Amino acid sequence: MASTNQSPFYKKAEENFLSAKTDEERLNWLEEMIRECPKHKSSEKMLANLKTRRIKLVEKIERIKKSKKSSGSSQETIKKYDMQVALIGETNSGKSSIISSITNANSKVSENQFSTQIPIQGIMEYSGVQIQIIDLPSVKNENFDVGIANTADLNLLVITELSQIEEIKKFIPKAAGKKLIVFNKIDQLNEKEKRKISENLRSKKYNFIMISCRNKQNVEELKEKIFQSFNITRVYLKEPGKSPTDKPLIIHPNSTILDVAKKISKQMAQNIKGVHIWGPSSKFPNQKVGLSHIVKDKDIVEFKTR
Ligand SMILES: Nc1nc2c(ncn2[C@@H]2O[C@H](COP(=O)(O)OP(=O)(O)OP(=O)(O)O)[C@@H](O)[C@H]2O)c(=O)[nH]1
Ligand SMILES: [Mg+2]
Repeated sequence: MASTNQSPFYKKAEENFLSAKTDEERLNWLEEMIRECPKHKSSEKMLANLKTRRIKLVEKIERIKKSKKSSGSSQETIKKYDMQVALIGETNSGKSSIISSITNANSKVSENQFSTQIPIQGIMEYSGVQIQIIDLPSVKNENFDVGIANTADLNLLVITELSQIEEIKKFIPKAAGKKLIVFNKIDQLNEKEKRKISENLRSKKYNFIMISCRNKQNVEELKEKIFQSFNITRVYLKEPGKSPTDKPLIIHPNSTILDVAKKISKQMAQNIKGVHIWGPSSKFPNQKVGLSHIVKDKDIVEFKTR
């Protein structure tokens, strides 16, 4: 593009245009060039040329946007954690309210329909592990991301009426992970209504929980249920004569006392003199066990070393 007789503003815009890294930036500087291009006879051709380039660039940007959308997933922008949970449901069921209550994320909550337009991610820190929670646009939103629902380890089906379960399932026929029904807004129900719903869900053998984001009822229990669905074993270590640590050691299910010791350190594993346990895997508190004893979630383990 000949720019010898152009204003310094035009030249600056052209420089920026040439060094721009994205098409959006290019479009921005191209528009600046069009504004700065003199509007007299001698530069008519040049102006027309710039405008044609702008039309082509806009078309290109639109084309890329469309193809990104039709690939149907934002997995490229949201990187999957080892433990991923997705919130699935109809508009207004309270998905964004839930992610805002159980994670550090701040997802827009509104009484209007279809407030969430892109997947929002939050991290739930619980018992020393990080679980990724994703708030998805509602199943009937054109931006609903079935890709995330399909690969999540756990899908929370957030409902406010029983009939919504079957409705939601139609949108996620290929979801591979576990499912947990989260019946929200129970602050709006009386005791009899709540009992009826819980009996219904139990009779259908659903894994479910009934909560209220409004008055925080069962929100802690929801966190625990999410955590437990990952089949993680927490072991609280204890030194003789002291109380157990607050932060558990996280290990695989069916681990032995020796696995626990090795996780602490190799050296420690070689110097064990005696082991005592309290909690779910013990027959009685302070039971003496051997190295092949299998621990259970929430056990307390005390090692005596040489
Ligand atoms: N009474 C009551 N209202 C709730 C509760 N949880 C959420 N709400 C309200 O329900 C409305 C919808 O909540 P959202 O969290 O935005 O719902 P959503 O499922 O994210 O909706 P979309 O993003 O449109 O799919 C808001 O007005 C919330 O304040 C609850 O436990 N009880
Ligand atoms: Mg929402």
